[in-house]
Amino acid sequence: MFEVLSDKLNNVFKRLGGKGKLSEKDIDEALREVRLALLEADVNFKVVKEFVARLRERALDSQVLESLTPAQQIIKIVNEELTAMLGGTASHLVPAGRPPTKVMLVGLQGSGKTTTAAKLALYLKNSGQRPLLVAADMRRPAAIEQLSVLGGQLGIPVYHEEAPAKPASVCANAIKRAQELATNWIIADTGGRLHIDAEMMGEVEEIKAEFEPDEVLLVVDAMTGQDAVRAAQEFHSRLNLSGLILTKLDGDARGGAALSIKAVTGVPIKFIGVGEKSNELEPYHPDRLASRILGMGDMLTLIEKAEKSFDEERVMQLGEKIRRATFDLEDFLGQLQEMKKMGPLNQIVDMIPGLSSLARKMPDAIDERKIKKIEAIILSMTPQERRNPDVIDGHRKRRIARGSGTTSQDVNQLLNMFRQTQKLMKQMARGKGLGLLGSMFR
Ligand SMILES: Nc1nc2c(ncn2[C@@H]2O[C@H](COP(=O)(O)OP(=O)(O)OP(=O)(O)O)[C@@H](O)[C@H]2O)c(=O)[nH]1
Ligand SMILES: [Mg+2]
Repeated sequence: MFEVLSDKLNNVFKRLGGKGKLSEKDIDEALREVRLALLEADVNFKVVKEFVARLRERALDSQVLESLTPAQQIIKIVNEELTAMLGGTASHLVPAGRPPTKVMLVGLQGSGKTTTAAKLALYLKNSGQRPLLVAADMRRPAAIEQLSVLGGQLGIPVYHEEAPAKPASVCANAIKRAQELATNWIIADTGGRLHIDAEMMGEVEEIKAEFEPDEVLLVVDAMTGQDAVRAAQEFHSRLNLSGLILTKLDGDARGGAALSIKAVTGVPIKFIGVGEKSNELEPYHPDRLASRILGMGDMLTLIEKAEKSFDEERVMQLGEKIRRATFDLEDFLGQLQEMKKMGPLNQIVDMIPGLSSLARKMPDAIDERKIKKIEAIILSMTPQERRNPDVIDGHRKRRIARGSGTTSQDVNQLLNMFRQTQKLMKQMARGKGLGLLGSMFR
């Protein structure tokens, strides 16, 4: 559902990543684009405003701007703030102290209540619970039938009564049935209306009063945009909701409204529906959705990996060497070894926005076997040769090649690559760099 938003945000990051050192102006430009992307995706404007303000404050922190990888730091901040906006931590159903736990689903017509009731029951059943479904939508004649069929398919008991029974008393009676059947969850499906009206609210309030649910969950169609947010506010003010279930997140609508629904209403999202089938319900994890939107589950793992394996002090020393342009083969080798600690190089490069294009420019450096070769060659050099490769003449080249099981041509190639890197390092020192990683692949 969030592909367009996802693409736009990724483009912003790619541009940032291509810049290396970032100025306040770069950040403001990027934030403007982030803001636009969110507004176009239909995220509530107030939520966007606050979100961008928080991002700006954190991004302009000198530690971010002066770090070796400012763009990556900013992506990390966006991810954290997006996760916070989406609700922060996961919120689960809370079982009652004394079973059965009573769950009541409410929502507008067609939002997916009946489908979700069945999905939720199946989810609970699969987690080893014993649910009972209750058909408390007495308004639509086919509603009871719809739930009974679903329950039958899933092997989950469904409690229902004939019209003109009142929904509130059906739910109350269902509690007795649950005790008879020794089920420990009751999930009540209620009737929806096209719009919120007094009659509908009266009915659900009455059910709530008699059924005394432990959880009142609003089922929200994520495709309905800001209307969904308004409906959620209204329902919450009348029923004091304990959670939201967003349905139809598999659709291709913009969906941004759904992203702001927690921020606007303060009600946590507990599940998301991602398809019509009964098993297409997932517990909601804000952090996972954020990474999914940013298209960078891998990215974050990588940043963490890089943070762990790059020895901060060594990086500082390298920075100093680069500035003084004394970067030698010894350092080159050190860099290769740092990179190796992080895992297969092609994967790493692919995971970093902005670097995959660089990787293509210098495919030689990414080949693992080639790296082993380079290592062997450098290790066959004397310390003097590593510090000052200019002394390596034809005679020395042959010796190094013999020692490393390579050819003079290989040694030549390495020296050329090193010189290119050295040149880049010098450019980087003049502020055109992409960070250490980037320099490896240019
Ligand atoms: N693609 C998709 N479709 C869904 C999802 N959840 C529900 N639907 C579909 O939405 C339609 C309405 O679902 P229902 O469960 O009948 O909705 P309801 O809220 O019970 O509707 P009323 O009882 O009439 O108020 C059905 O066609 C469902 O298959 C979902 O997560 N993804
Ligand atoms: Mg229904």
